[in-house]
Amino acid sequence: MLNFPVSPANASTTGGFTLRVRVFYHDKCFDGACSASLFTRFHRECVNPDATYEYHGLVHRAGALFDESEFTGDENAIVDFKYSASPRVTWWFDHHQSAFLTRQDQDDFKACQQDPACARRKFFDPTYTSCTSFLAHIGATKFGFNTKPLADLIYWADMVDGAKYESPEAAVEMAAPAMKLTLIIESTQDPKFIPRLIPLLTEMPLGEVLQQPFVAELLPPLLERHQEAIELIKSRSEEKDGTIFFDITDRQLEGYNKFIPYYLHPQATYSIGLSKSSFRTKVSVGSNPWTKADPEKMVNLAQICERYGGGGHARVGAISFPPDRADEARVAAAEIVAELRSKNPLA
Ligand SMILES: [Mn+2]
Repeated sequence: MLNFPVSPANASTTGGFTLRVRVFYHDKCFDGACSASLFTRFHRECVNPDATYEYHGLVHRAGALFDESEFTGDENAIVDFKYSASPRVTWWFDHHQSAFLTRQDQDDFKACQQDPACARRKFFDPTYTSCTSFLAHIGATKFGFNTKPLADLIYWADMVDGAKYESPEAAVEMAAPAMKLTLIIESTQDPKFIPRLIPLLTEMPLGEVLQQPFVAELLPPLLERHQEAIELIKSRSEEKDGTIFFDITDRQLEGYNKFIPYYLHPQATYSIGLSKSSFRTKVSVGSNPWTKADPEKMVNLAQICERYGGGGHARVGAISFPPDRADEARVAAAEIVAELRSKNPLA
């Protein structure tokens, strides 16, 4: 459990009582951290100027997502994460299509929408690209929150969460401070890091956040690893008939920037990668977000992955095989590569 009151020394008390707000956010996610920060500033400016804030990251996992005993704040807010029907949760903002884990959760939220007091505290809209921009919209339109000073943060939350990068270079070279912060946030193993970072995101420009010594010191080894991944994929990838293939299963690379293949082969439409981690061999099946191909002529990648027990979206999918079935992964990858090369939409 993490307790990081923002400014306990300055928190004035009314009748000896200071409101304790616990903010639960999507962990290791740029939008999750930005949402928690934006919620804090919104709450302080529009709801209670004297509250203290604590931050607690949430991760997707099998089984129960929430530990009821963690909802110990006077107010408990969940941002950029699934719905909880717990009566202790007082605020909720999410934009994920799959926000409700169960039918009961969905019914609970529907009932909440019928109660004006509840409906003013819990908000859901899957049409928003980021939870940060959704929260800003609700704060501005329903509470008079001034989001002007946060325009840059909101812009980058949409850019990162929606992967709306203007080019492979923007996605892979990561020149913008927001991109470097994303790299750090997604790789941190220190449970105290993001709670320390969150308040800063709405207090100073992102470039200044990145210059804080406790942030800046984390960057060089991550950029080095990123550079190694680029070099490795460059030496292993082959583009033919619009499809890239690479096999890096002999190297333990726990995740790499998924836009690297299109950075190296910008003319390609599809990319198939074979990679390995401690617990699986993975076939990644993706498409180039910047392709000039006619979307009508493109193959639904989720359907292909489902044939092998995997899944995903129309434009990106994956199949996981247990470590002892790496041969099957190799066969599946070869079959998919052959199929996609025979259906080159730019041919
Ligand atoms: Mn999000």
